[in-house]
Amino acid sequence: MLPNAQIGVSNCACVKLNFADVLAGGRGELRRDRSARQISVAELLGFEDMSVEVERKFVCNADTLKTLEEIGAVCLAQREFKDQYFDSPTFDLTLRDVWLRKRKGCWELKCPTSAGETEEASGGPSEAAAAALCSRYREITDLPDIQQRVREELCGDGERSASPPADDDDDESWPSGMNLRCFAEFTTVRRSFALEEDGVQVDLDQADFGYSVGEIEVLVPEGGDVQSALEKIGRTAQKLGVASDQRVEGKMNVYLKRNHPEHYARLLSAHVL
Ligand code: V4E
Repeated sequence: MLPNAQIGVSNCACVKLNFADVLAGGRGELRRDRSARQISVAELLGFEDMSVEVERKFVCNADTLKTLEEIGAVCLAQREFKDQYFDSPTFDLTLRDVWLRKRKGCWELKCPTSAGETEEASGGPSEAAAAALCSRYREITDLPDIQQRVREELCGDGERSASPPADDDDDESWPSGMNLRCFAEFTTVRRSFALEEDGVQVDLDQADFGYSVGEIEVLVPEGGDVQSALEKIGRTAQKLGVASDQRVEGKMNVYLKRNHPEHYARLLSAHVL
């Protein structure tokens, strides 16, 4: 296992399809959003503003691409994006496991799911162990919703403010108006694969600070079946041969450990990472 190894691209039969092509049977019926940015799976499935991302990270190595090919994965796209993550000087967001980022010019918020949102049917010990390796985050992409949620988190008491600050509509300056600063910035090259298993996507990420990680991901719409998503992820991990019982570090863990050890230590103590 070589977590920091470069993932070779030479044997990747990466056709420049995206989910729109696949869902439209390859007829190239592309949907574009207002900014013509990369179309996300959530957008294509029609639940972009209200989805729960269930995902499991895995260590990828030189064999991962070969295995993906063998199990019939279709390479959807390779793309590059820069992430900028924001927090207050006292880490009020990330200490609550709330992750505000700007990716490809769009604001995104990943935050814990609310009670009951990801209730899962009880299984045996092995199902519980597999479920513990998966993270579940609500993803919010609507800017007013993001701003509202951030305000609530910074208030600390869940209070909803009646009227937003005047500069909330300014796409660039609203974070500084809330005393939020960029604490992490890195670029990722991501290759995305669709699997036969319905709705399962595998991403292979290579970050510019020398860390590679894989993710098996299923997006569940509001009120959707999280248990089924966990089962799909478990089956995919088995097929890929990555079903170890170890949690694998995400890009942010490694980035913070290397660049901001104090912030990292605070998050470890708070059991966020
Ligand atoms: C939620 C979170 C962070 C935000 C970044 O999330 P991550 O899924 O690691 O990044 P990425 O680029 O793959 O996002 P995607 O494109 O899939 O939306 S940074 C740290 N966390 C918390 C966290 C956690 N506690 N455990 C695991 C396994 N991952 C993330």
